[in-house]
Amino acid sequence: MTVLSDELIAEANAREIAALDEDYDALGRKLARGGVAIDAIKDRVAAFSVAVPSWGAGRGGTRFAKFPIPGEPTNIYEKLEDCAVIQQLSRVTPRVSPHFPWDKVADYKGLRAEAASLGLGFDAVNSNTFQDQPGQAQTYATGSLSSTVAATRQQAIEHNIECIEIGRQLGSRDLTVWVGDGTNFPGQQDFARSLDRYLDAASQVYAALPDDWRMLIEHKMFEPAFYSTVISDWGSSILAAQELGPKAKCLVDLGHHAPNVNIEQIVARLHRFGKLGGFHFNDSKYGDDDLDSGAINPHQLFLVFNELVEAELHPRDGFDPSYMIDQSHNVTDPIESMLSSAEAIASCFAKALLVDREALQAAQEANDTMMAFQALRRAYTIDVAPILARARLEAGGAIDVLATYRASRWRERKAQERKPVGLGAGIV
Ligand SMILES: [Mn+2]
Repeated sequence: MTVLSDELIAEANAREIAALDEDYDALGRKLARGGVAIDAIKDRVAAFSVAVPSWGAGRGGTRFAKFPIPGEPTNIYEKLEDCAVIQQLSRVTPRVSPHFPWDKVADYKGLRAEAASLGLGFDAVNSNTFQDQPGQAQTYATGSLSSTVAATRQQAIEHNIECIEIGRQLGSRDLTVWVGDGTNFPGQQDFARSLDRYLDAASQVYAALPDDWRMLIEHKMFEPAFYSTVISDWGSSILAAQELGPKAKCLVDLGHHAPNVNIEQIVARLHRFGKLGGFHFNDSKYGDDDLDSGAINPHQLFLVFNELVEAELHPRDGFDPSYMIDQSHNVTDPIESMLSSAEAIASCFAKALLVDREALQAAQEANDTMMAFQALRRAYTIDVAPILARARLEAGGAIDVLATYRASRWRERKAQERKPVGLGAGIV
């Protein structure tokens, strides 16, 4: 079942195909001069995928407010429909990452079947112990897995185990754990004892993981806590993952670091020790801004992918990263933002594939700094758009994803069918 009409996509593509053929052939000749077969790169891009977050289908917005638009999804079933639109057009986002309790339903087998009928599967399951829910016995005001209150820690453990159970029914194989635990005042908590409590509680979640599952630990330097967080950085993350065991890996979110931190080096470091489990893509100017991927610093995104491609070429400990978009939108249509981000992400992957790794390594070994840098620069400056478009076209997607989406009038049609989401606070 397709959500958009295949004829609409075919008609839109028919208007673009001649120009695409011309651009693809020209780029193919340019790459061939350097000994690169464009079709081989296109095939790698066609095999690449990144998950979209269920919560990304809504206009989440800033920390202060959201500004809903007509036709926004109001539940997980409508979110899946919107994610199916993104996948049908882009052919690079075949999985959805759900979030609990936000996406709770009565029948998960039915939800999985519904997703499959839309051409979607499920990616990592995200637990939420950073906000209280109606009727919840214990508050997370004192933290969750690291709370000083034993009953609160127990509640957080049980919620994570419930997420694993839901994920099993959905066909997931990763549990992503991010805790909002931390402090706002010096002295508020003991750094060592709070980490002890976290590790003890996290080990009980770890013990409930099926054999083929992974626990992805996401670090974040600040927010909602502004003095300290329990899993503040990649150092805390890898130490926790090493202590928990081989199924525990680290997940890097591009926005969860201090400004100017060398995140591509963190990727390389985590991979060196077999602990890189996944990556959350977004972009930022100041903090955890959750802006669209590549909107602010596309070069950084390329450098991250350069390390991820290196990691693929030199795998350690079954390198099999979980890639996900993790961003928020309050002034755009979320479908358009995720289409735009998916294209930026696939574009940086393609550019990273075009790095002449022999030339790079030879320049590095010869201490030829300029030529090493130029090996990266040459790949970064190539316009890979025709490669992405051709891969999408061959998979049944759209050459121009945004123009085709607008031509479909999807949002206008959904505005007639869906209930308004209403006002409310922004996401956290
Ligand atoms: Mn994230």
